[in-house]
Amino acid sequence: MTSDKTQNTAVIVGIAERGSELEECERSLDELTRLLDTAGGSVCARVIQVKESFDPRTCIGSGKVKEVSELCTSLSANLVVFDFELTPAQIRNLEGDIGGDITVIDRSMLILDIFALHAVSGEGKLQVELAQLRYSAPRLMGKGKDMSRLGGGIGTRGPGETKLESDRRHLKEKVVALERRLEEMEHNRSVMRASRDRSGLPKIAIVGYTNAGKSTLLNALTDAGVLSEDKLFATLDPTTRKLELPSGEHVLLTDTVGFIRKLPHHLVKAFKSTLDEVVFADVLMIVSDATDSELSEHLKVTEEVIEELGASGKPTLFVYNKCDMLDERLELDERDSAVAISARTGEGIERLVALIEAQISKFRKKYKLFIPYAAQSAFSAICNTYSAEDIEYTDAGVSLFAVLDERGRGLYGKYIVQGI
Ligand SMILES: Nc1nc2c(ncn2[C@@H]2O[C@H](COP(=O)(O)OP(=O)(O)OP(=O)(O)O)[C@@H](O)[C@H]2O)c(=O)[nH]1
Ligand SMILES: [Mg+2]
Repeated sequence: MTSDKTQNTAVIVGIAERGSELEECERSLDELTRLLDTAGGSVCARVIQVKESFDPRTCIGSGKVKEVSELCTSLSANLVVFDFELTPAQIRNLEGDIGGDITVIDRSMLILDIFALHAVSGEGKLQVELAQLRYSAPRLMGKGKDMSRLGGGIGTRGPGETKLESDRRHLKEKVVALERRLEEMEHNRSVMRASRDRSGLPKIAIVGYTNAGKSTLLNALTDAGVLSEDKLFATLDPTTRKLELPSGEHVLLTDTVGFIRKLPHHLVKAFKSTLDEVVFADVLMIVSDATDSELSEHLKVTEEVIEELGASGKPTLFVYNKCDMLDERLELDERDSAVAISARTGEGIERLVALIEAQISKFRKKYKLFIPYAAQSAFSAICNTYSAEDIEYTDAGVSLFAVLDERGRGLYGKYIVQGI
């Protein structure tokens, strides 16, 4: 199918404001190449514009537009992907200036396209569709351009594919309807979360840069059977599994969608309900690919997104993965709750589990409680949720020992006689 092949051949364009940013721009374009590969496309040429001033009409100068246009013709490309966000008007201007049957998309549209390919759950699909309607659709409309013309190629796929043929007003109505359905789903998710909360089990969110090995780690720890792939954004829907610690205690581990640099705010917001798993976690486990030359940049991006979500300041474990691929031992600061592991070979997993246990024990403590008979329901609730021992019935009420977490302390703090 030659037409499909042509459809997926792209010229990619990066921008560096100053010469000193060239290296970073190249690395970002390397990543864009991987993103395109994940979406089923290939890169035939890359163009970098180094510029001092910004041209709001096309972002890049007319000379560069001509260069891109010529490359598209000579290399039979029909897709141009810009490594930065473009407005609908800029896309129209660029498509007009480049000419031919070229489709221009930006990095966010490409990421959304991959999300569309990888979304599994109803909620995930809905979130992608909504994000596409809000972001990609206005950029693909105008000049008679619609999704059908693009033939379902990169930047155009997704649950909303056929709907994107509608006009703006129709689009708006669709957005409102989707928002409502998503609200219902978010409500269901919060009910589910509340029921998990009632279990009183500590929640750990596995977060980190895309392809760091988060899903592989969840599988290694819990036999979760989550898809792990050498692809960017293999995981879109969060999966939660229970892990039994050597002490017999349980924790809930949730695998989440990976982060990436230049992840626009609106994309983070679009996946709010799945990312809430991070917001409501008790502990964060930041997984990094220790073999990646951009390890520190990836960590920085991860921490930035966590902050953007309002989830910073939580107890955090730093997990350096894929150390089976390292020639040398990783120098880690032990005080930082950091551990080098290989989710593939199992190396270091024991130490990671010990770190999880140590972290959990910090906010789980044994207390002596006294509950008057009048508060009988609190007594039953504690017995159901927390292991109670040394129960003694006295004239006025029940005295007992129980290991309480933060939530338990909040609920039953008034019955605490002493902490141990
Ligand atoms: N050598 C080696 N490869 C690993 C290790 N852990 C994961 N991988 C590989 O890294 C790739 C990405 O792993 P995933 O578990 O899918 O990564 P992820 O962080 O869940 O990625 P996204 O869901 O896409 O954000 C896969 O090809 C894994 O087989 C490891 O410890 N060593
Ligand atoms: Mg994953």
